[in-house]
Amino acid sequence: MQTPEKRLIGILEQEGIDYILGLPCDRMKGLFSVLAGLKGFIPLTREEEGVGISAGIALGGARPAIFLQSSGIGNMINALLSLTGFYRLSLPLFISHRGIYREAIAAQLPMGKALKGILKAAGIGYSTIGKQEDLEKIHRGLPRIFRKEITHAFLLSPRVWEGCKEPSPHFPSKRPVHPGPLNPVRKRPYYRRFRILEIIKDQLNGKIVISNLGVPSKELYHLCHQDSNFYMLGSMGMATPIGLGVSLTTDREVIVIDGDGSLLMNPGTLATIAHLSPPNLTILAIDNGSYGSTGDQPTHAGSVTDLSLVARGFGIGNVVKVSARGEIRAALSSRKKGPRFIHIIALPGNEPVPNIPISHEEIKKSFQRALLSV
Ligand SMILES: Cc1ncc(C[n+]2csc(CCOP(=O)(O)OP(=O)(O)O)c2C)c(N)n1
Repeated sequence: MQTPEKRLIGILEQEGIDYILGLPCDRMKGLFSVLAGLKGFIPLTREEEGVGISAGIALGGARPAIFLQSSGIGNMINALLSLTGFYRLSLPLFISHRGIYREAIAAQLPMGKALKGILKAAGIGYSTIGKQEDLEKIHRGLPRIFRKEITHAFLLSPRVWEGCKEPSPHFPSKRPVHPGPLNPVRKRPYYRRFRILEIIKDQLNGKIVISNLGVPSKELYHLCHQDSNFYMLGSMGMATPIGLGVSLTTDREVIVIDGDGSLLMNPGTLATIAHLSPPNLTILAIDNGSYGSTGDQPTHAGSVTDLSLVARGFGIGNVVKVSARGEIRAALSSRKKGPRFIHIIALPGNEPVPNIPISHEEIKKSFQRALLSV
């Protein structure tokens, strides 16, 4: 029997979609491993960027489609209205509708619940794809989107992908560790994120730590929970901005554990950091060249983009690139004044740790207590 992933891609091919753009969701990782092998696939750094690229594709007479998670709609809405809708450019959206079916992450609920209301308020029509048989609705709906030059969203329940064997990933989990010709200054990675956190856990002790969403927070909780850790549970791209905000309110050292995918979603924050120049702020960018939490899909940091140069270019003076144990520890214990950007080149891969057992209210309360207590 055909998998739902293959069926959906077959429909897109039949309807003449030329480019598939996307930013992954954990609940569509099987689909993303198939998409990654397609010629017209464009991996995005931010969902909003996909709206602009799609507008250009449609202006050029070709057909785009974007795959995203419901949270990503929050990043796109202005461009969807003032660009795609305003100029009447056709755009089908395929949204992994989180928070409605067997949801383990509470932070997915607010956007998941608001999604239909947001689309309605924006005048964007939607069809719900609740189970595999509903995929035929896409077949019937796509021609109308291009005929009428409208935006339309297909809301895909995580249930659609359930019960099927996941296709094996197109991208090798063990990617070449040596730098490619496009990014010759990428260092050789030695460790996965979990091992790096293990290496530095004593150096985080007693510090204010802001941790990136998804598996990084779970790994940190598992290895070295303390009240002064703030675990993000959603809001991708906000770790470094949160750390910046906190650093303005305290003299204590603030360490952000961020990821390459999240930094690429919101790199402009590095310019704001350079502008404000908080001396107590350190960004630990664990660059595993992938969206680890959603299945290790490659990011551009693993191939063409050097985040050290990005940080320098945005005006941060104190930047180091490290990957070996001694280098990582020395960078973190150096007495140099911040803001510091410690770029750790890492291997892709996650430790299978359980979800964080404390609630978001508890995370906030104990973090504030720890932050304000000294
Ligand atoms: C706006 C938005 N888009 C997509 C996601 C799905 N998502 C959650 S974590 C993540 C990957 C984060 O990658 P990175 O920052 O590199 O950290 P890593 O897990 O690799 O350490 C993605 C794509 C999301 N939560 N929010």
